Amino acid sequence: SAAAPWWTRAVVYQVYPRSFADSDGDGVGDLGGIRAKLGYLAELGVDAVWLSPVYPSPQHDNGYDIRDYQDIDPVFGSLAEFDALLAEAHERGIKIVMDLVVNHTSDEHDWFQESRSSRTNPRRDWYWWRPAAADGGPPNGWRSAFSGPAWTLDGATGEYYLHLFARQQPDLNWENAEVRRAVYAMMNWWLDRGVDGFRMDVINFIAKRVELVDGPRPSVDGGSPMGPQIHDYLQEMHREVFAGRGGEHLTVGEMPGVSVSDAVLFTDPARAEVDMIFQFEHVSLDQGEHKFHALPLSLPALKKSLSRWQDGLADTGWNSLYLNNHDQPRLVSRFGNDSEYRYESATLWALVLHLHRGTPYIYQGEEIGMTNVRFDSIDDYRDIESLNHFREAVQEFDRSPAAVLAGVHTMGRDNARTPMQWDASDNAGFTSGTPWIAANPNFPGINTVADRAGERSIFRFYQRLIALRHESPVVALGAFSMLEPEHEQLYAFTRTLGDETLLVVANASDAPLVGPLPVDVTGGDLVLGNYAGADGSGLRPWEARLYRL
Ligand code: TEU
Repeated sequence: SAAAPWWTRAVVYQVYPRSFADSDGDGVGDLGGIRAKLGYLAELGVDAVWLSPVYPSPQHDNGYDIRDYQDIDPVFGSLAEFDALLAEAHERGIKIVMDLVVNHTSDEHDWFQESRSSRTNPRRDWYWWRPAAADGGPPNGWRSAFSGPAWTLDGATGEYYLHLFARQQPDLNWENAEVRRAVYAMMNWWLDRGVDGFRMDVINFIAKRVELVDGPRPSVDGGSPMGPQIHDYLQEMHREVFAGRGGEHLTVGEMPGVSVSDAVLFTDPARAEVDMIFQFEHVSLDQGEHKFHALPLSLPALKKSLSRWQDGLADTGWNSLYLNNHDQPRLVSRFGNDSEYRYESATLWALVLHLHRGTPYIYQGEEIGMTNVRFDSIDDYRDIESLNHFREAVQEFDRSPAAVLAGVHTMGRDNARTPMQWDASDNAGFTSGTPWIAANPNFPGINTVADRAGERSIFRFYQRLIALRHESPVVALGAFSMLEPEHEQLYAFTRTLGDETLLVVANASDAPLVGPLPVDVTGGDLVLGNYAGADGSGLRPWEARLYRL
């Protein structure tokens, strides 16, 4: 087949700039901080960095509410500094992928200011405006992902506008070709500047099922807002932005709620839509009626979900691989044992994930086993999603503050947003000022210096995995086959390319896996393992091994 694209053997590192490194002491991470850490990222060996948004924003949703798409927010730096970061990253062979947030803008964006100014403004139809329902309430029953209705009444013109997220994040109307043209022009401006691609925020929501928007009040969940025209929009975007630029840019679409069969259509190269997507099935298995309602996770259910996506995109399309990001709790706390077996379980999930077929994404701090945080008070939290949920649950549904706080502890997004833990100095070496959110109190023992001082370094384990993907085509392209899907402890699978077969065996539990392994490893060469030496037949708690058979 044609030479596989670079991103099939690449590893992408997600930087959440606000919490990564602060170079000017204002307590918020910035571009200067990222520039200072490029050596660290180069040492890890990653091929690309995805930056969460650094554009001008009132920061209601930490930059996912954009006021100006073609500038840098002063809190992060300037366009000149961005150009310097881009050049320095490229010198080190690291690509820079920007976050494209075009399902919605900030309510302070000029486009929305014009749109809301009058019913006859030329930009009125750039957003979703609707008259009140007969009872004066919102046009339909859609709910915001950040609690409350997805409609807000705007006094200036007496109509409601749609916002799937915060009321400060009005949804753009992609039915309007002028909106699409303006977005494509902005995207071309960034590609002309030299950026290497985009992570596209909730990009499947840009196509709304218009009949749902104008229909009767649907059931509370309203079903996915995604309409079929999404494929037309993404193919048009590809034609207007990426075609003719040499095909080297990375596009990854964040798509809550899509299925494997949707993903085949989105990532089939022949359809020229996106290269890969972030799907949410495996990070929803342990959530009940809402994300803060944590349920026990079944390993067989996780294995079934991930192997369904491996099988579904085996012949056409491509998977992204992630277990955490800036919206999810820390993987070692959610999927591992972040106390007695932090090193073992962090490295087990790293090996398991990176040996799947797809492009792995490392979220800042995952490479040193950073854990969830448990602040004593809701006042220590910053995330609009958690704060709105807490207020609604306690004030409107009369839930006990302690019970609601427990849900924020387990599933809240701030678990991923406490400052990156560089060293044991004040504020984990993140800032010389007061951090915008407190550092996790466990930073003295969990930081990039402490991790690499020890024999058992999670960082060095990730380095080995990244190098393996760069060296071995079987890691990037080998066919995936799950073994023992029903086993409650064992996560085992093979990867095969030509006459080369790799085998992963992992004991994803606190209990030893005794007795002969249900898969035959005799004759296999141990390529990588997270315990020193092998002791006989079974697997120790959270022990993971990679064999070449
Ligand atoms: O998140 C999309 C999304 O679905 C979020 O609701 C996320 O899945 C949820 O918080 C997980 O519990 C994207 C961005 O990643 C997120 O940071 C933004 O807040 C959101 O879109 C709006 O831009």
